[in-house]
Amino acid sequence: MKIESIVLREIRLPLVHFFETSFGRTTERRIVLVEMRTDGPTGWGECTAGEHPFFSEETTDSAWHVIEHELAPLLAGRDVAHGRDCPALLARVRGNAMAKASLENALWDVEAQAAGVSLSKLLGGTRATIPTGVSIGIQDSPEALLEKIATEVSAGYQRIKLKCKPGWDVTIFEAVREKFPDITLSCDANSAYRPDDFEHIAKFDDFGLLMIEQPLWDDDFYYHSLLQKRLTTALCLDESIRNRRHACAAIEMKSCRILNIKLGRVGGFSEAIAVHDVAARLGVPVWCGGMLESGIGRAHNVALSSMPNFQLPGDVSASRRYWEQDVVAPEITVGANGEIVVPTIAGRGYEVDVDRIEKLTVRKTEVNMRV
Ligand code: OSB
Ligand code: MG
Repeated sequence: MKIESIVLREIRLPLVHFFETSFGRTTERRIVLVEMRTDGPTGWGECTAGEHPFFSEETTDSAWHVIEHELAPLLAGRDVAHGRDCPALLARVRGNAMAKASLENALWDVEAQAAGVSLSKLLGGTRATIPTGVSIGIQDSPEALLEKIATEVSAGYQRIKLKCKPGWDVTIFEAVREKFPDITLSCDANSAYRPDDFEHIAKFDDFGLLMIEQPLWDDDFYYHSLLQKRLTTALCLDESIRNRRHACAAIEMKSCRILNIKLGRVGGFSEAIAVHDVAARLGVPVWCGGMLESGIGRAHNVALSSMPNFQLPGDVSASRRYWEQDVVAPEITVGANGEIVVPTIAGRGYEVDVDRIEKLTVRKTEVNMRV
């Protein structure tokens, strides 16, 4: 596949409901989309960097800069046979995993279309449907949260994840458990706690949580291993796991018993597969995280989640929870059983609505092959 040009667009998409974590509130996404034009099919990728460097150091603007000036020029004009060949071509640029993933994932999309197989199949996916859960942000009041949970539970979602932070944790879990004693519940702190809080976090054990996600520093394994020793509840790492070596270290150190895999955070499908595979070999279940993606990133998450060791419901939920109207058709939907049907048609399985994307575009540039 010869990569003829890479078109970058930034779109603005308002969320139907704000999303608040321990690091702040998002009301509108600024998303960089990659359109990879080749001598064969055209592939699409999404950069999952946030608007601010709060989840990781990347942002919409930093990713735009790095893709335009550093990464896309390494690919434009090249003949690349497989999506898996991409990391080596981009390796001299350090970090910038989300920027890299947007390009690599577009190439996997191209490859799947060219091979006439679904993206799921190309990745080695084995599931026809994937179990899904939701991540519910911090709300203005406990009542508002309980109402949201009721909506998602009746929609069929198989696991409810609550964002938490000091002041929005134990009392919230008490209120939730009082009303929903039997639902599968987890929490995600996005690094809001410190070792002084260990005794407080130990109280989380009373609520029968499936897991506690990333309570401590975003780059830590050691203190998580100390905390895991003091808990009966499984820890799950998100921010700390950026590649296969990190997954090995975290599992070896017993820093967690579950892993969250995000395509952007680990730099694309190749590394996501590597993390998936090593976790499977070491007996650690994984699930697919979310970054408030549009339909393009969401389609990639659906395909990734079809791999065999994605044993737990992911944060891969329906388009309509996020957007008035998505940028793909059909939009991603979740059945009453809380499952998404994995597409079987060639490629990503959801058509990109280019007209709609053009309308949402606030900047656009094209990186062409050198002549
Ligand atoms: O930590 O999982 C996280 C969203 C933005 C940044 C970090 C996280 C999240 C989510 C949202 O939890 C998951 C989703 O896309 O619904
Ligand atoms: Mg998380």
